[in-house]
Amino acid sequence: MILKDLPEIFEDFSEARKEGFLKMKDIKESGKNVVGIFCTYTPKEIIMAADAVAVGLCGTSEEPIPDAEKDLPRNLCPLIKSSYGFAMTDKCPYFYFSDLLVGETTCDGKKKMFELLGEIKPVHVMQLPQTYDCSEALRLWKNEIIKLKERLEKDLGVEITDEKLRAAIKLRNQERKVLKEFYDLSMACPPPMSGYEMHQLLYGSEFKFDRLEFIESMRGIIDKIKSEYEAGSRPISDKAPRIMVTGCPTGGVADKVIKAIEDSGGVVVCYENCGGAKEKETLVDESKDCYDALSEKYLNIACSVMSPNDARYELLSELADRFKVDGVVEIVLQACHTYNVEAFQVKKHVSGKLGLPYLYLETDYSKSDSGQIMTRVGAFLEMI
Ligand code: BJ8
Repeated sequence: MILKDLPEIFEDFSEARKEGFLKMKDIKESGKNVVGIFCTYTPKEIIMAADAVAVGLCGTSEEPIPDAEKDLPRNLCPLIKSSYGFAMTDKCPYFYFSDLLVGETTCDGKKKMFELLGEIKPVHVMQLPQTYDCSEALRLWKNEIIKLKERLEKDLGVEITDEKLRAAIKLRNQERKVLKEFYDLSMACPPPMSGYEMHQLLYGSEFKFDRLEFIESMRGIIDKIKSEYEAGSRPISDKAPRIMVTGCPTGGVADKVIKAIEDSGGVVVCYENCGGAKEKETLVDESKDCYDALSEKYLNIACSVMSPNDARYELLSELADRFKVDGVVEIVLQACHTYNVEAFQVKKHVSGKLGLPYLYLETDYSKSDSGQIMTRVGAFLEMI
């Protein structure tokens, strides 16, 4: 039995990025500033407290890559090439409407790409320390957050008061809570939705700009899923192997990889990566000084640019247990060195410590390896 109305709701979220283009025009016309961002490390609360709208500019399409390759090396991560391609060709309305871009010194490709973007638009780059396990790193990051606040105040002509920042922290925490409650629904056996539907909503949620309205609509969606499940709807077979996805962001490869997993009889119950649980599991501590709390929260994101990155293994263990995972699929975007190298330890952790089957997939935004991925995923699921 299929959950009633839910396919339309998930469809609505999958169209959110496109529909957001028009909303963005209205937002600009209402006099609001727009800040383009590229990474989970960006403390969006500061942007919200500046009365501006944060919009994700990470490219998820292969379309602008040939243009990007005129300036960038071909053997670079597709996410970086796609993001830059949209910017240089002025084909992305979100980029077009952005007043300022905020980047971080995460991986080498991204940080050097920001230098090139600086020739097209004003860019503010935050210096991200590459470890979360030291007090100097925390001090540096706090300072970088304060510098971002000052840059936004100067460029956008606004004042970021502690009061506004506290309100933004509270709102973002509410968002995290409601999204966690949503993806935690797939702890149920069988889960109440497919991993592809969950992905549509998680990624589409970034492009719902009225955050209060979004939180409210999420409440409705969660209640609906719960009540239909309680009434006996089971859209997913209880025989489907339960898969956790980890690795690089999957915005540009979901149609290929997530669909391959689910078309082969599995179901994705959990996303550890950015867009999924990586950033949403912990809140900003509302009882602390805003800047201390923000720096602690954001520096502790377990991205592979951190060294060492033990928090990622801890999160993988916790999620594998919580979602009763049967296997882990790691998705690495081509030429992403940090995730690629870290995959060695992730494999050891997953197959050794957790005792779970592990599949490594390296891919890009093209369709050329779809058949090969389908074959490998099919063989992996048969083995579970
Ligand atoms: S916090 S995962 S959003 S850096 S895939 S561009 S790392 S070469 S996207 Fe990321 Fe922030 Fe980390 Fe998340 Fe570089 Fe790798 Fe490409 Fe990446």
